Amino acid sequence: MKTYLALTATTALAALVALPAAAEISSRTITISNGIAETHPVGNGVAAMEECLTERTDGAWELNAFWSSALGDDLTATQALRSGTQEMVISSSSPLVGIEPALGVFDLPFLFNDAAEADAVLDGDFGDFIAEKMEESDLVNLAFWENGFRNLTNSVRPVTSLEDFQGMRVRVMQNNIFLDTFQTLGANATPMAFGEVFTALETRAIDAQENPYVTIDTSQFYEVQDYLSATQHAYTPFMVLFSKPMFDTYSEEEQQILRDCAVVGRDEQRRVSRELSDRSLAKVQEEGMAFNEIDTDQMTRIREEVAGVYDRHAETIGADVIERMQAELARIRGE
Ligand code: KDG
Repeated sequence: MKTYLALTATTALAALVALPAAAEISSRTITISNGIAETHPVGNGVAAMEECLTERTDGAWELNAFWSSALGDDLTATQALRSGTQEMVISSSSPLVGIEPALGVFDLPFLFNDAAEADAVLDGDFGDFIAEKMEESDLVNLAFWENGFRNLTNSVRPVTSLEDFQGMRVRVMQNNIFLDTFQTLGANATPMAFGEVFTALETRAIDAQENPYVTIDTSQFYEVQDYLSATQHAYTPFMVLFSKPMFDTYSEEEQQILRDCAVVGRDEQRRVSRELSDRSLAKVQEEGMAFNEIDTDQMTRIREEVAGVYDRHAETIGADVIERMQAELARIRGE
């Protein structure tokens, strides 16, 4: 009898040891929310990330996506991650500066010259530095995706010079750096959650807003805005955030799957965002928007007018953070 029991125990132990790695992967439904419409390139990124998760977990995980602020605005949804009541959110960095002030560095006007610089900073040591800071606020940044270079739309006039901003009622993200930038340009800036912008434009409660071409297109702002001016005044990243209280309950293998698949989603989302940008610009003009670029002399005046924003917000962002960013940009630019 003892021999039989010993054999049984040994067999059971052998079976346990031989369990496939899948034993480290539990069945899960992951909730993810965003303020953008699903037709935005973020939708392509989420689809690519979901396909990766399905493959890597052999179908054990399901991604439950909510769009157009259905689970609250960026800040509300992000707070739900911190309290461990929601797994994921994809949010611009700008509305989150109240949680992590260093994120304000991305809101400094004309910081990046092009998307290649933004990718190099976000996917390199500086991005890792920011991710470490986010963990202090119970948030895991799995990857940076692309919101993009921001341009001004309005229903009053084409903006072709510094003077054209005067008195324009511009909605900005809930962020003091954007507020300061547009007030410095002479506009009457109003902070507002993204989900409220379309109606505010439609009712003429505000004259203007600023976003990348793909957002202007997929949020159908062309229905309530007449003019689009290529200000390219800031590049906003999206953060793919995961609740750290929940992340810490995942196995190391599961955590790595999340990180790997967020990067798969990133590459697809950036690809579609950049491919769609020119098409979105053409689309909004076909829908009746009058598009204008701004000549070099006027862009120089606009840049010079807002240069003081950097110093005014250095203490809030962290002078060390700005210096680290500027050193990274100098390295990338070969300066
Ligand atoms: O959730 C989407 C928002 O983070 C994004 O649209 C932010 O660009 C943005 C804006 O203007 O609010």
